[in-house]
Amino acid sequence: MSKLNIILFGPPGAGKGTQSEKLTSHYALKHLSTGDILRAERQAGTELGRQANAYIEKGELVPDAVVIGMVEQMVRAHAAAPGFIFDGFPRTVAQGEALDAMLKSLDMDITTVLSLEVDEDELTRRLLERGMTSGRVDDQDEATIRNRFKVYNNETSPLKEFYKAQGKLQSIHGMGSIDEIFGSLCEAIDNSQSETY
Ligand code: B4P
Repeated sequence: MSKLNIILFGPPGAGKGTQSEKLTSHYALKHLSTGDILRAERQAGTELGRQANAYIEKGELVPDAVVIGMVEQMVRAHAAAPGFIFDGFPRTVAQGEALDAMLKSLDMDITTVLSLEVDEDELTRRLLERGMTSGRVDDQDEATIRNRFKVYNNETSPLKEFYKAQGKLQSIHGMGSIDEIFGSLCEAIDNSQSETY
C-alpha cells in the first residue's frame, strides 16, 4: 500500500495547524509543521532560530535553502512513517519542486493537496485573536498580518497552479466550525485514496 502524504495548504490563519493536529491522530501520520519547527528552534535559542526570527517577525518567508534543508532532515529521519502531513510547507514553487524531488528519491509522492479557502477578514480576525494569547510575534499587529497575506499571494499561491497541473489540488471550504472543516478534509482524503487503488 502506498503512503499517504498530504499537503495542507492555505493562507496564514486558514486552519492548517489546527486541522493538522486532528488529521495526524485520525490517520496516524507524521506531522511536519515548518512554522512549529522554526518556533522551537527560536525557543531553544539556536542560531537557526535566531536567523529565522528576523524573517518571521516581519511576516517574511525564511529563505528556501534553510527550510528545505530542515524538511529534508525530518523526512529522511521519519521515512518509515505511514505518511506525512506537510503543514506550512511548501510555501514557494522552489520548495514544492524540492519536496517532489526529495520524495521521489525515497520512492514516495504527494497523495493530495488540500487548499483551505478562507476570506481575509476572517483570517485577520483569527490571527489577531490568537495574537492576544499565543505570544506569537507575527500575530500581534495588523501591518505584519497584512504583509503575510501579501507574501502568501505573491510567493505561495502560485503553488496552486503547480499542484493543479499535477491533478492533486482539492479546494476545501475553510469557514465554519473546526469539526465541519475536519469532516470535509477527511472526505477529500478518503476520496483521493480510493482513486489511488
Ligand atoms: P506558520 O506557523 O505556518 O503560521 P500560520 O500560517 O499562521 O499557521 P496556521 O495557518 O497553521 O494557523 P491556524 O490557522 O491553525 O508559519 C509562521 C511563519 O514561519 C511564516 O509566516 C514564515 O515566516 C515562517 N515559515 C513557516 N514555514 C515556512 C516555509 N515553508 N518557508 C518559509 N518560511 C516559513 O490558526 C490560526 C488561528 O485560527 C488559531 O488561533 C486557531 O484556533 C483559529 N482557527 C482555526 N480554525 C478555525 C475555525 N474553523 N474557526 C475559528 N477559528 C479557527
